[in-house]
Amino acid sequence: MVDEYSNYINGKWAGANTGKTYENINPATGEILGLFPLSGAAEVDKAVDAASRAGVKWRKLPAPKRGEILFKAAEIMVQRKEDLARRMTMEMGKVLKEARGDVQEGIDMTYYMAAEGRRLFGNTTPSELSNKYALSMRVPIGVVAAITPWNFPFAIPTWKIMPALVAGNTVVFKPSPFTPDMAYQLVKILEEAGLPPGVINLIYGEGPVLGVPLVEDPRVTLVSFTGSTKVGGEIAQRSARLGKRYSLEMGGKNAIIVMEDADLDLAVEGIIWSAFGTSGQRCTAASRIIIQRSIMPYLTEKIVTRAERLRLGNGLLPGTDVGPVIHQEALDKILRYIKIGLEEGAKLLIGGGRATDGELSKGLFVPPTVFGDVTPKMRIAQEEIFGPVTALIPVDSLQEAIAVNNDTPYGLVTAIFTRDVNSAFRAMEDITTGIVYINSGTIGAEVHLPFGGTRGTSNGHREAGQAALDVYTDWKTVFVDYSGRLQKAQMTD
Ligand code: UN1
Repeated sequence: MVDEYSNYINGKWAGANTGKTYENINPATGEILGLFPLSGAAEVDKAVDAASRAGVKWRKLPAPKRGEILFKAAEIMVQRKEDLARRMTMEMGKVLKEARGDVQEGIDMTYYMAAEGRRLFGNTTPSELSNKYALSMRVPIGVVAAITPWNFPFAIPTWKIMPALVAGNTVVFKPSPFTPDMAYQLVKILEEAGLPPGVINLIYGEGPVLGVPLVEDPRVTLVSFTGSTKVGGEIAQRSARLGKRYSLEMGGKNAIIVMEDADLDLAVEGIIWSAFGTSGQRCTAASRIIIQRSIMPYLTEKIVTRAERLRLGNGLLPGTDVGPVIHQEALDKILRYIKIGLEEGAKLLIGGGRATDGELSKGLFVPPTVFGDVTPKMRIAQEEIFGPVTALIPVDSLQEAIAVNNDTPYGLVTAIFTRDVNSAFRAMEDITTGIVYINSGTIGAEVHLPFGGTRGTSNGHREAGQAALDVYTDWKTVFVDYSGRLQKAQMTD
């Protein structure tokens, strides 16, 4: 018997009016894990209504009290970490140790934002006039639509929901249809932690069916989205027309630069982890490796040897290094790009194709794939593939490496391996992505620092860190005049 799950609207679990459901499938085995509602515009309306009504009280609850509820939620997450991780591996495929990391990132964010309840600081400053007081304070902005992806199905929802809640907003949460169980677990935890009805509402269903009415609803003040550049662009256009706020995290085409003076073994570790972790399905994945020409033969051999040894399989099994990709569409896209790479004249060094040996045939597996002889303008060096595919690009100098790195439509992460302190600082200054790592891979962002990118990666907003609070609050500036007379600013006489 397969379990059937419900939406969560105004504190109640209930199916959708449409009466329709869909299957949540394990991408490693094809097994059906649960049935989830396929909601429609009616559920969007109910969820937004509940959120906007609940906001009246929630915003009045002192922020430290809101933070205490988040703190309780974090405590429950800690107790359930292993169960959450196993469920995550089953529904989206990443290997268990990475699933634990995803849950841990959610725990970190929840504790961090819980504590922000006592730190929603504003500023006080002298007024330019006497007997007048000036201050600024953060205020909630209203109803937040959180539209989240499947690749970090626990962490990314917390990046949006926790700062939104602690700041006094209410939320309509529309998770990816491919990771509905993680959304269920998260909302259940918030319910158990004592979040009042209507403060978070969860609706399941397909992107366009729910996304359009959600974005267009005038009661939704902010749309926070992580996902594809295409959908992000559509959200931006609709939101801009309606004059509403939107915060977008989209693609990446991240690079690791390796200089000839680097610790090459360390660089190889970083490359393997960043290119093939989560089967390359991270917006932070390293899909370009920019290598100084003198070390290209040595590094290529090392990378290929290491990639060859990675074991594909079900992420729940010990010894698996690389899990499946999420769905058929993703698999087709990855295979299409492998074909494009070959047509462009890149050299396939390892991988390519779909892996179908034994048990692998039940799931959607692509072996770690490495292309050599890649030039910076090839499509495989410019476009996001979102799979275990990486491209080796030779360069002659640091300057050229940085220029190649900066020249893509995206700007999320760059890593550089070098032992030369001058090169490290030069890179830190001249790289134009939102995140830079020196002597580490491209993955490993921490929740108390801003996360996001330049160019087509985002719309200039950042998630996580203090920067997240700027997205989920408005500034209110207050002047208190206690002079007893009408003082006029800027008037000289
Ligand atoms: C993402 O890929 O969408 O730095 C987020 C990292 C993780 C977050 C990735 N902490 O790779």
